Amino acid sequence: MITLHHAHETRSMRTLWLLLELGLEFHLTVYPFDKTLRSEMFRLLHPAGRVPVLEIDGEVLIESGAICEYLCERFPDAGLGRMPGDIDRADWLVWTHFAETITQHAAMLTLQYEGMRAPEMRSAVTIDLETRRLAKCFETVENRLSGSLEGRDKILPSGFSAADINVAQAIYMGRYFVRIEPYPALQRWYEDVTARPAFKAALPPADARMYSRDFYDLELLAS
Ligand SMILES: N[C@@H](CCC(=O)N[C@@H](CS)C(=O)NCC(=O)O)C(=O)O
Repeated sequence: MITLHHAHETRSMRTLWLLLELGLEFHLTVYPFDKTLRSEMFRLLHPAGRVPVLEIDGEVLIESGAICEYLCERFPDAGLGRMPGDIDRADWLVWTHFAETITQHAAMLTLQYEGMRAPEMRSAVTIDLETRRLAKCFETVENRLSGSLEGRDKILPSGFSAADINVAQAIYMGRYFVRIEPYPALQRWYEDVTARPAFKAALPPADARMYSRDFYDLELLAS
């Protein structure tokens, strides 16, 4: 039995997309992005109150990157990982985890725009810096995809993998703050991988309850 603890439009969307691509049966528990993540019950799963959390094989796993590695190794036949010895192994690890570098800037910008209710609480310096650092991450993905002579249609030469899932989900979050149009190879690849049925199935339903502004109560965030 596999259970994913998920909140819409967060990093747990990566795990949801991956589980769907793997074609596994699993139970999905969706949490509102609010003080529920600070409840005693949720803290039993994740003491710091974060998503994703994955229950599998009698273990409780946290950290989207670790969960991705675990799932790809546990279900290798789907071909979404690149195992030790594979020529693309190093790049698979690098790009799978580069998603976190992208996401840290999107998370900081979400906090600035959503969390700082009064505009005077916001930091123009932080917003400017984080936006530029996020754009630099988009440029890094653009260079990866346009870097070889003939260009690449996936992150790895050997084809679609969980690295595409992780990076595309990070771009999905980041594109609220930095447009993808100035990055043609990135845009082409992003549109291609997000056309996959599993990505669409990982999107929030139209009537989903999204980020709650209450979540960004600063005392709650720090608790
Ligand atoms: N590095 C962790 C980060 C997990 C994380 O911070 N998730 C966010 C959602 S994108 C969260 O749960 N935030 C709640 C909070 O900050 O309290 C991972 O990749 O799983």
